[in-house]
Amino acid sequence: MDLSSYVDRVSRIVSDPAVLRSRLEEYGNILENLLKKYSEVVPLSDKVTYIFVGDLHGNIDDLKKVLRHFSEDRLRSGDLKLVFLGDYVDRGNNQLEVLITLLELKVEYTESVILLKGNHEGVDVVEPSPHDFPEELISRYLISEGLRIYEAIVDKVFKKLPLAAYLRDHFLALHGGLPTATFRKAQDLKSYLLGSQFKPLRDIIVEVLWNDPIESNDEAYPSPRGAGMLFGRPITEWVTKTFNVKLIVRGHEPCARGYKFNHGNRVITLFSRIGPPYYNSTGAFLEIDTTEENWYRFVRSAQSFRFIRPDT
Ligand SMILES: [Mn+2]
Repeated sequence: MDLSSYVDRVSRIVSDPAVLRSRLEEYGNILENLLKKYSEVVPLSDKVTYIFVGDLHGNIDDLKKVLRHFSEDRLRSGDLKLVFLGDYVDRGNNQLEVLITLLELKVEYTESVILLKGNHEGVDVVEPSPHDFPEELISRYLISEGLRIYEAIVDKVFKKLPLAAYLRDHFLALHGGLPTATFRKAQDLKSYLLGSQFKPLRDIIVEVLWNDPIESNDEAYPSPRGAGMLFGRPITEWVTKTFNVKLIVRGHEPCARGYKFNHGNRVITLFSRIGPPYYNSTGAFLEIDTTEENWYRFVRSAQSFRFIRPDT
């Protein structure tokens, strides 16, 4: 069976707030254990095919189009892993369905489905705007139950999603971008992305969730978003060299074909949903087969992208 069947299972959960609340407890336990085990930077293994999915923002039809490509058997066998780059909620018509589908997949395939935190899940760090997810819950469950469920989601899920995933010699995946504040200062990847492994610094987490690349030889500019920074080419060059990766995979920015390259093909942006309020006519997701020695060449030549179109 292909993975899109998970989408149909969630209506049973979201139609009953008591069922939903008990599922949220379970997601919270699983995510908390993983956070204890791996911390904020999830280590990945090679000899695996990775699928990277960019922003979904509540578009359940497009999530279904992604999941249709993959079978449960393949996910179970461990040779396929799905990495979602964050921004599951806000803006779309089925924000809760998107989130719960992904979490149900996470429960079933805990080590093979990786859900990173987007800035729209980093509500306790900086509140994004628009943030219409609480209103979606209130209109569905009425005010007191809606707010109760919202608080449970923030507490049990959003706060426990990791910030990045890393495979040495291959890639680093995160939602927004590369921090500029710890550039050239950090000794290891965790302190680069978190400030300190033991005491994460809020400003650096904001950068991971909010930054965008800019084609510049300068290191950093303030971001027009009002949170985070724009990171230039020197940052990408230092990170890829220092932490031994070929590619930075991120979401966060809509792009016309669903993907774009920056910094000489070293930074890939993925945006995996189509439809308002965004203008992109195509969404894209990325497949990297790490058993293939030349995977980076396929990415550069755009052969590794898969597309989401209105008619597919
Ligand atoms: Mn974003």
